[in-house]
Amino acid sequence: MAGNRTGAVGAHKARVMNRFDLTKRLVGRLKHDEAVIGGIGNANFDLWESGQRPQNFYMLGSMGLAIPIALGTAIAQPQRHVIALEGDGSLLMQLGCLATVAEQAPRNLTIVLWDNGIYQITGGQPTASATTTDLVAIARGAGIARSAWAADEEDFERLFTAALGEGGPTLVAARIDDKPAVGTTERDPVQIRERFMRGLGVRK
Ligand SMILES: Cc1ncc(C[n+]2csc(CCOP(=O)(O)OP(=O)(O)O)c2C)c(N)n1
Repeated sequence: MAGNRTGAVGAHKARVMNRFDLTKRLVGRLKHDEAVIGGIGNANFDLWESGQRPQNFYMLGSMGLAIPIALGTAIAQPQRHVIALEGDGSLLMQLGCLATVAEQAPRNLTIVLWDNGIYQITGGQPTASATTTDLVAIARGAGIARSAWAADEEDFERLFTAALGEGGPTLVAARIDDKPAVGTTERDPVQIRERFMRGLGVRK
């Protein structure tokens, strides 16, 4: 990440944005069959509604697995860029994965954090990141030096595009509002897995 891309703003100066809007901007930047792993709930609901791609995987049921799945995919297919979309509550449940990402250091992995400060899908209970915890600081402390808050929508697009181009691992964090996801992913885990494996060229 060049110049001020490593952290122009802290968590509480970042503009509060909308997850579906940012997801559409992110999908619009994909040009090379990148794999995208949507975390449980809203992260994958908005990914689903942004246009289904065979390279998308939609995690159902388990919090905190988008990043571990993306890490495994990135290691298995080093020529393909892999993106994990994860909520703050889910990441807080699986913080250790940041250390593993930093230690493995796959250049083709980008983590996008949707931080709304709540466990939205279960009723909006506040997470620690609403008040005391800065997940970008934690990611940097884990060893992911290229971790930054997006100051606004344009900054988010710049950070994400740089992550695709410059090599990672990278974490781009966005503060987001409490608007619900715009749709719901089709809940068929076998279909989701098979389509993803075909999309990655590992299943006929
Ligand atoms: C181990 C575990 N505990 C609780 C739940 C219930 N649960 C599902 S999604 C969720 C909240 C996820 O929060 P976050 O990742 O921040 O996403 P948001 O809902 O805010 O979009 C909770 C508590 C679960 N699926 N698994």
